[in-house]
Amino acid sequence: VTPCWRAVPASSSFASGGVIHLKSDIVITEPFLTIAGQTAPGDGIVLSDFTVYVVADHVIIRHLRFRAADSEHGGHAESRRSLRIGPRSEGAGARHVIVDHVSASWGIDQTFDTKNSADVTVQWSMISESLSASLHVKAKDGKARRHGLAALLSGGSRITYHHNLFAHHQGRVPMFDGQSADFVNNVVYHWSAYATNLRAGSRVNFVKNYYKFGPENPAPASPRARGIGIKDPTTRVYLQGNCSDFTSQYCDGPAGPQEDQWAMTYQFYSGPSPAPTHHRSPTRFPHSPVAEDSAAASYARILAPGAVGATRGANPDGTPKSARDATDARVVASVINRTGGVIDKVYPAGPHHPWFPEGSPSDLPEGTFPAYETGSPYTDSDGDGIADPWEVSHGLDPLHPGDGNHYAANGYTHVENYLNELAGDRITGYGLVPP
Ligand SMILES: [Ca+2]
Ligand SMILES: [Ca+2]
Repeated sequence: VTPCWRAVPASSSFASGGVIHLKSDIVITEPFLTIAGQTAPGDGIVLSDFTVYVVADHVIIRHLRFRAADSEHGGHAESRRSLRIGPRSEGAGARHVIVDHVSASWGIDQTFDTKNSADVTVQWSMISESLSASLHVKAKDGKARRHGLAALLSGGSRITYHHNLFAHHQGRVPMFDGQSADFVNNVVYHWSAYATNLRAGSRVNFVKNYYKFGPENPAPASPRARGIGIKDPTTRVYLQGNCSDFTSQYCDGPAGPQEDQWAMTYQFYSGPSPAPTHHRSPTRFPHSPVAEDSAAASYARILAPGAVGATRGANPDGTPKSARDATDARVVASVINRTGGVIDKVYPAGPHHPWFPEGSPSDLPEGTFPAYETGSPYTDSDGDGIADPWEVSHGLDPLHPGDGNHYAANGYTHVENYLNELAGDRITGYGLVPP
């Protein structure tokens, strides 16, 4: 399987499913690009071994899996993220990016970052199982440091995270480092060291999120059980309608009084709790509109069958399709059942740091990197990017390569409608426009 996202402006479709073992980092620099993982047959697409960076504007990524993992053939362990919207190190990031129904896991540095970017939405995605004791060689006080950290969200503004699932990380779930963001309707499950923390200059709205304890969570008496750690005096947060196992009386009923939201905070790393109130913003920071649920309702929606992560709605012939893989299915079940653990390694026989034991019980429950069916390509006789059965069922000409980019009655091109329908979106107002 070969990545094919150089042509621009363009939609990138996949003729085959399966695991793409990258040979180097991928840096997306060309703007106006849609990467449509929902077009892949078989079990869909997985990108592994190296990091995908997006530094281009106007990029849409849907229904893809990013699982870097700890193969000996992969990128440098100290920077092996699975996905980052933003630059590899310093410099400008991306603008106008949508990440939808992505599954990211098994990063060795973090798993899924946004950095120095603006006007970014990350929605209905899974960020799970950052690798803890993996290939790290960082050491502190003579001990190797575990580093199962979910997401470093540094710099940038007008960034929205809504309806995402974070599960099984040590910390940084996520970490805001000088970023202005709207964090809404997310589920944060099972942090073994700490959950969300904020560094200097961050401006973050926490609205209607659900923080749930897991088996190795800090004990309820620990400040770190509270979920949201704040330290720097320049950091401000707005809290509304969140619930957690720490404030569980608000998870199943009406939102509690605004005052009680502050019980979910503490001074990072193990300081007083709740955090000092000078961090508190009385009003919500400017944000993009989001169709909000209550914390409890978003929890139910996110964990519903096939809802979050890389899944698909339909095949080109209209038959329903679900491509949630075994890993995501396991993680979702572990959230519901309050089970699972932070894991160290994906490849049990692969290299490991000598300070960490090989083959620990917390290795990947699947045993090793799962297998994925490649499937058979869908027939696209005219090469316009739309498979024949969809063209026929929607009144297009499967032998006319020009009609895919014509506009339908709902204002989207036929290719866009095709991609959206394969992704499981409900299409309204569709119809052919007479020439
Ligand atoms: Ca076609
Ligand atoms: Ca056609």
